[in-house]
Amino acid sequence: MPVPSSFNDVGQDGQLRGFVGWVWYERVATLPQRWTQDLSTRVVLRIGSAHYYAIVWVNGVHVAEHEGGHLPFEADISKLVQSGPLSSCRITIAINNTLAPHTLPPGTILYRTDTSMYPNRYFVQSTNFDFFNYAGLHRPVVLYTMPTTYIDDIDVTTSVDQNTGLVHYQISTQGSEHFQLEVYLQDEEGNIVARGTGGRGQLQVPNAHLWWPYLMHEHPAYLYSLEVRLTVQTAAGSMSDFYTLPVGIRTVAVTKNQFLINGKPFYFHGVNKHEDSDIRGRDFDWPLLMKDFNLLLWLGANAFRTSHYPYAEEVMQLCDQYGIVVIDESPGVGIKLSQSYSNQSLQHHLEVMEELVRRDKNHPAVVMWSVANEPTSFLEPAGYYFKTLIAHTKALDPSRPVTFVTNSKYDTDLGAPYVDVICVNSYLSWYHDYGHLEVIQLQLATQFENWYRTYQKPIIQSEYGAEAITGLHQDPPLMFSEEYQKSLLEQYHLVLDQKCKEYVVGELIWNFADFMTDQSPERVIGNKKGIFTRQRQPKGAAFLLRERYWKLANETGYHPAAEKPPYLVNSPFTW
Ligand code: GCB
Repeated sequence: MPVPSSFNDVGQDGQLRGFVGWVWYERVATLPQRWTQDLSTRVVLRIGSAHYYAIVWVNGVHVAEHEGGHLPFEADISKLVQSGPLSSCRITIAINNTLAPHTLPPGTILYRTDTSMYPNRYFVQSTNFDFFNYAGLHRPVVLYTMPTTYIDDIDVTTSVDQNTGLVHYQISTQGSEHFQLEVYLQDEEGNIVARGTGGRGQLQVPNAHLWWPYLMHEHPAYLYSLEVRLTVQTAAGSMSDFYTLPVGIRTVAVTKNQFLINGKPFYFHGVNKHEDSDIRGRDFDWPLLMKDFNLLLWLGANAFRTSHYPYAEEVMQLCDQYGIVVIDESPGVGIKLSQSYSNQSLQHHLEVMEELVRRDKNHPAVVMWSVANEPTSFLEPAGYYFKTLIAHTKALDPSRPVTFVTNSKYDTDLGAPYVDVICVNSYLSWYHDYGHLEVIQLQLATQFENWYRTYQKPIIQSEYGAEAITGLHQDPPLMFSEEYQKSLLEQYHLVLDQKCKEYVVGELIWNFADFMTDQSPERVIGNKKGIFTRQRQPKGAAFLLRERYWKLANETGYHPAAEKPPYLVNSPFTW
């Protein structure tokens, strides 16, 4: 099985495609002698994402367990590989994709016990979310080294005082108490613009270049580089660990009707995505990622939400580099059953937020955390659940607003009081009043007015859309045709154009591209609400949105080349 990849769509075996249970990966790696002989080297095994539950052994010794796909974990394997004459190490990873009421996302195993209808011990995995539960080693598995005294974590937040950028840093180290830390901040030309020493401090950058979103400034996404050097004296001499972190100086704030970046109103015009493609499933893939970024820039999108789980770290790095603003979502999707509000579920959800914030906190592109998508937030336990979860996330990161995405009613939602921005999904003239595009304007205006009157918080239309089978045409528009998808979006836009002058601060189309789902009578080989096909070819709606997003960029921000959007021909990752 290739790594990274989902195991589901690679083979010709229908049973493997829908398999639920344990799968095993194993591989032998030969390590350089320096890694195994030099005891001042720390050898680490890092797994980018294993969906869902993983147990890891090295040379038959249990080294790690991890619950939840989408986030990395690692194990220090130095002792194992440095204790004998062997320079090889056998890495074994067992992964179980079963989803239960306490997992994130939750799921249920349904046992079919009627033997007149099902074979013995027959069961199916049921879920309450609308994407295929791809599984396997979705991101790279790597071995890497560092000195035994090392930089364990860096925490950077930024603020601005007039023209001076302030970079607050905190560095945690492991391995020894006796070390020195030096910190440099370099600009894009490689000039050192500030220096510091010690584990925490504040760097001042006079006349700082701020990190601006794509299309909001003539030089968006300015990144400084924080260089951190740890030096330690040992009996064997001096040892050092060195880490480089891109830093964007920017501020984020929310008022009762605005979302501010660097003090200026920011309007999210973008998409919801999935990590999803033919054959590879949910794997991390550079060509696909670069294609998606080219399409985002072409579209004039300035933002996306990582619906409905954290995306690969490389995605977040590209967002930093191109100024694509991110609402970073946890895998809290499909929280529908009351068992999924148990203490066990909450405890796990809190831990997932810790892992997510620890991984993504330093990305300037990330401007808001989303702890969940469309939970049954009207159920009684939801109030305590979201109050606790949001408070915990804010404690982990006081610098960013927190939300969850709702499709509950404004007057019954028990989680909404705790969010900073109301993110609301609606599928007017799709899941109800189907075919009746004429009701959208009234219903959407009412939706916005109700939420704003109740909460006085900025609102994002975090999902809206319609399915279109590419190439299917009907005029007058009928459902599933490209014309219906476009017409439905146009009706939404008429209301958004009004409400964005008041308190609506964003619109994110569902979805960037068609994607795979479970089989059901409602889905024709997946969800077809993409404005691009799964192969990333545009439907009519993509051109409509492109025109709209560039117009919005003109009205709300700055862009120098509306006619000639830049493409990533010179990406730092292409050769
Ligand atoms: C939603 C969900 C999303 C679905 C979408 C749909 O509300 O958040 O995961 O795919 O609707 O197309 O039904």
